[in-house]
Amino acid sequence: MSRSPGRKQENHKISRELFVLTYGALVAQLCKDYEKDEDVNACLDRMGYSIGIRLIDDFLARSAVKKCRSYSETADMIAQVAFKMYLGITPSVSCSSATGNEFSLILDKNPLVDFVEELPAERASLCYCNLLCGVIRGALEMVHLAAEVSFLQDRLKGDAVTEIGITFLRKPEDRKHRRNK
Ligand code: MYR
Repeated sequence: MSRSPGRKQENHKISRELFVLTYGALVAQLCKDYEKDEDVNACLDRMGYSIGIRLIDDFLARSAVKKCRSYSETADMIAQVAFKMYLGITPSVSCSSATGNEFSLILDKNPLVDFVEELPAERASLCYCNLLCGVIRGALEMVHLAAEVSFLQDRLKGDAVTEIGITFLRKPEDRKHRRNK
């Protein structure tokens, strides 16, 4: 029995919504478990890191991308290929340092907050989507690109945009890729 494309799209939407709702439940549970926002943020980052170090294999296999020649290419790949693949969005990328190792991903849309209006007043320091930072950090580490990743701005906190900052920790001229592809 063949399935109509419309049905497939509908199922895709349902599983995306289920994922987003499940993520919300995870954050809500962590907020019950930890009093301090900083502890929730750290826990989300750790969980994301565990996902990222596994996700990279799936990403490299499915995307069949070649190794990047610069940090700029890597940042573009994260935004245009990885975010598109896993979240269905394409953040814009800008380089935010003269040294060429700091980048910003600007998210116009963020599916993870589809069902979130705003953060409760007592959770003002919560980085609701901090899991994403851990995912990016973990995935990059697996291709030997040490990086710091954090939210620099967040619409949920009243900022004009949502911005993820990625700082590659080695100097551009010192970056050595080990992945032979
Ligand atoms: C290379 O030069 O070896 C390729 C580097 C690819 C890095 C890809 C990192 C993927 C990050 C996944 C983020 C997913 C967020 C939803």
